[in-house]
Amino acid sequence: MSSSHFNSSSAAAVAAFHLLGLLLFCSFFHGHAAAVRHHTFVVKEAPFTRLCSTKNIMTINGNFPGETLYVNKGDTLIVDVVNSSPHNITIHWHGVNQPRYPWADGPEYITQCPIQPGGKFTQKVIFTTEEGTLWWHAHSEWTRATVYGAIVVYPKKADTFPFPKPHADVPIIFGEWWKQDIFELFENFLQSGGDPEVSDAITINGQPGDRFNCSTQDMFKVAVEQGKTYLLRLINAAMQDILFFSVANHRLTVVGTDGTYLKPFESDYITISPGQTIDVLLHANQPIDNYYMAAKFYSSARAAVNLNTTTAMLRYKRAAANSTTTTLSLPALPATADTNASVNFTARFRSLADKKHPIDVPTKVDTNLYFTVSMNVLPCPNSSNCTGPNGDRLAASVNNVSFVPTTSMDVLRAYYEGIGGVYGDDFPAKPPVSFDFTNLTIPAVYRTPATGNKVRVLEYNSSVELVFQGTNLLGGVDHPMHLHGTNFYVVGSGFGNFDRVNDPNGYNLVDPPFQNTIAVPRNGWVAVRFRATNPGVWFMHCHLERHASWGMDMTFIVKDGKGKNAKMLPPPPDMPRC
Ligand SMILES: *[C@@H]1O[C@H](CO)[C@@H](O)[C@H](O)[C@H]1NC(C)=O
Ligand SMILES: *[C@@H]1O[C@H](CO)[C@@H](O)[C@H](O)[C@H]1NC(C)=O
Ligand SMILES: *[C@@H]1O[C@H](CO)[C@@H](O)[C@H](O)[C@H]1NC(C)=O
Ligand SMILES: *[C@@H]1O[C@H](CO)[C@@H](O)[C@H](O)[C@H]1NC(C)=O
Ligand SMILES: *[C@@H]1O[C@H](CO)[C@@H](O)[C@H](O)[C@H]1NC(C)=O
Ligand SMILES: *[C@@H]1O[C@H](CO)[C@@H](O)[C@H](O)[C@H]1NC(C)=O
Ligand SMILES: *[C@@H]1O[C@H](CO)[C@@H](O)[C@H](O)[C@H]1NC(C)=O
Ligand SMILES: *[C@@H]1O[C@H](CO)[C@@H](O)[C@H](O)[C@H]1NC(C)=O
Ligand SMILES: *[C@@H]1O[C@H](CO)[C@@H](O)[C@H](O)[C@H]1NC(C)=O
Ligand SMILES: *[C@@H]1O[C@H](CO)[C@@H](O)[C@H](O)[C@H]1NC(C)=O
Ligand SMILES: CC(=O)N[C@H]1CO[C@H](CO)[C@@H](O)[C@@H]1O
Ligand SMILES: [Cu+2]
Repeated sequence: MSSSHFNSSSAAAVAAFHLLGLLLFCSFFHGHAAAVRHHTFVVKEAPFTRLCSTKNIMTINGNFPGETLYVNKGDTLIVDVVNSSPHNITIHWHGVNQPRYPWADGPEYITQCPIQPGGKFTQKVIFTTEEGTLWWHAHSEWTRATVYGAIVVYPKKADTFPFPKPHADVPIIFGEWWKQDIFELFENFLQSGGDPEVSDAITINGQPGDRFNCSTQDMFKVAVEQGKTYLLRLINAAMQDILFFSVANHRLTVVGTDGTYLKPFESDYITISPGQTIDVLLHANQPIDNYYMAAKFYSSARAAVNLNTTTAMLRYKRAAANSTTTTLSLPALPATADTNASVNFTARFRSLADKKHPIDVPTKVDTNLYFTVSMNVLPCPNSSNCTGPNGDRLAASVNNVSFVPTTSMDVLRAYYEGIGGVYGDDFPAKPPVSFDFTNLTIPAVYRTPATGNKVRVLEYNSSVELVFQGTNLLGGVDHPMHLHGTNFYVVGSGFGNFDRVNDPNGYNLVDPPFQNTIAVPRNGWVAVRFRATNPGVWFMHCHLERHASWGMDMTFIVKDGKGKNAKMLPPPPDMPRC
C-alpha cells in the first residue's frame, strides 16, 4: 500500500491526507502478520520548474519529492530499483537498521557499487524496531538533492500510538533547491576546492513558498479542521543546512525522532538536522484562519548568507482564501546563528523508557571511542588554483583521516570475500594528536589531515561509547553525524573539550533519546552509546553534504557473533558491480 502525497504536477499542492482510519481498514484484510510490500522505483530525469526556471532533475518515478512509503512496524519492503537515468545512483533507507543485511543499505562504495545507467537492483528493506518517521534518499554523489521521500512506520496493526490517535498525518520534507544543475554544481564544487554555491531556496515538500519569485501559487498547503490534531512528520532532506521550523500561533508537541518515540514536550520552534526526522503534534486550536509555517537555516558559520524564509500554509477549513498573502505574519524563528536555540531544543529529547518502550543503554562500556570531527585543508591538486584558504582546497576529517572512497570495489564486498587492498582496518580509536581542540586559535600545523579509506572493527555485541569532539580548526561549525545500521543513545553533550573525568557524571543513562543523527555542537562534544549487535559494514558520516564530500566519513565493521542469528545474511544475487 502506498500513495504519493505530493503530485508536483497539481498546481495547488493542497495535501491529500492519508486518513489513518482508512489505512487501518485496509490493513484489516492483510491479517495481523507483518506484511511484505512491493514497490518499483524507476530512476529517471524529469523537468521541474521552480524559481522561474525549468530544469531536468533526477527523480523516482517522475515525482518530486518522491513517494511516501507506508509500512507497519516489522514489515519488509521489496523495492525494485531500475535506473533509467543517464547517471549512477544508489538508494539508502535512512534509519532502517537492516539487521544482518547491510547489502541493501545503499551508500556507494561502502555497501555496494552504484547502479549504473540501465542497471537494476532489488533491495530488501527490513523493518524491525523502528516506529514513527524515517525516509529514503539517494546515496551517490549529490543525487540526493532531488531523490528523496518519506517513510511512515505505523504501529503494528493491533497496536496504538503512545499518544491520542491523530486525525491525519502530514509528511513535511525540507529540501534545498539550486537553479543550477546538481551535477554541474557538484563538479564545480570539486574543481574549485572551496565552498559550494549556496542554494537558491530551502523548500517544504518541494516548494520554496510565496516569498520567492514564481512560487506563490505552488506553496505547500495543509488543510486542517478546527479542533482536530495532526501528526506532522518533519524530515530534513536539505543538503547543507540545519533548519529552524515553526508554525504561526501554534505551539508544537514533540513526540518522536528518528523512528522512535519521545516523552512529549512543547516548543514554539523545532531545530532539525539534515538526516533527522521529528514527529510533532499540531493541535488546530486557533481561530479559523490561515497561518504561515516557516523554515530557515541555522548556521553558526554562515549567518551572513541572505536566504529568504521558506513558507507553507496551514489553512483551516472555511478560512477566507484571501488572507494567504500579505495579511499574515510569519512565525518567530530563532536568529540564524543562535547556537543556544539549536542545542537547547535538541537537549530536551527524552526516550519514553517505559514498559512498552524499554531502553537498553549500555551502562558498562567495553569500547571507548573518541572521534574529532574537523574542517581541514589539503594542497590544491593544481598549483594554487583552489578557492580554499591560501589557495588550498577545503577538506574534512574524522580523527584526522579524510575519507577517500575506493571506487574499484565496495568495502562490504571486500570484507565479505576477504579481498585486500580496498580498505585499511586501522581507523584510530582516538585522535592521533591531542591538542586544545576548541581553542579560539589553533596552530595551522594541525590543519592538514591524512587521507584514506579506513574502518574501525567492532567485536559483536561490544558496548560502545563514542564521543564526538568538534574542533575549531578553520572555525568550528555544527556537524550532524549520522550512523547507519543502528540508532545510538545520546547520553550527553556540552561545549568545549570533552572531560573524560567529569563529564560522564552528567550523563543521562535513564531515558536518553535513541537517534541516528546528532548535531555535534560548534566547538562542543556529544557522547553516544550503542551495542554493536548488527553484524555488517556500516557507514558513519556528517550529513552536511559538503562535509561528507570533503571526507568527514568513516566506516564501522561489526564482526559476526557466534550464533546463527548473529551472522550476516548472504548477499542477494544481483549486487551491482563496479
Ligand atoms: C586542475 O586542473 C585541471 C586541468 O587544468 C582542471 O580540470 C581541474 O578542474 C583543476 N582542479 C582544481 C581543483 O583546480
Ligand atoms: C524575503 O521576501 C520578502 C517578501 O517577498 C521580501 O520583502 C524580503 O526583501 C525578502 N528578503 C530577502 C533576504 O530576500
Ligand atoms: C523577482 O523577479 C523580478 C522580475 O523578474 C526581479 O526584478 C526581482 O529581482 C526578483 N526578486 C528576487 C528576490 O529574485
Ligand atoms: C476576504 O474574502 C471574504 C469572502 O470570502 C470577504 O468578505 C473579505 O472582505 C475579504 N477580505 C479581504 C481583506 O479582501
Ligand atoms: C548561549 O548561552 C551561553 C551560556 O549558556 C551564553 O554565554 C551565550 O552568550 C549564549 N549565546 C547566545 C547567542 O545567546
Ligand atoms: C534552554 O534555554 C532556556 C532559556 O534560555 C533555559 O532556561 C534552559 O535551561 C535551556 N535548556 C537547556 C536544556 O539548555
Ligand atoms: C589557547 O591556546 C593558547 C596557546 O596555547 C593559550 O595560551 C590559551 O590560553 C588558549 N586559550 C584558551 C581559551 O584555552
Ligand atoms: C594528521 O595526519 C597527518 C598525516 O599523517 C600528520 O602529518 C598530522 O600531524 C596529523 N595531524 C593531526 C592533528 O593529527
Ligand atoms: C550482549 O551482551 C550483554 C552483556 O553485556 C548480554 O546481556 C546480551 O545478552 C548480549 N546480547 C547478544 C545479542 O548477544
Ligand atoms: C559509475 O559507476 C561506475 C562503477 O563504479 C564507475 O566506473 C563510473 O565512473 C561511475 N560514473 C560516474 C559518472 O561517476
Ligand atoms: C591550470 C590553471 O587554470 N592555472 C591558472 C591558475 O591561476 C592562475 C592565477 O589565477 C592562472 O594564471 C592560471 O592560468
Ligand atoms: Cu559536518
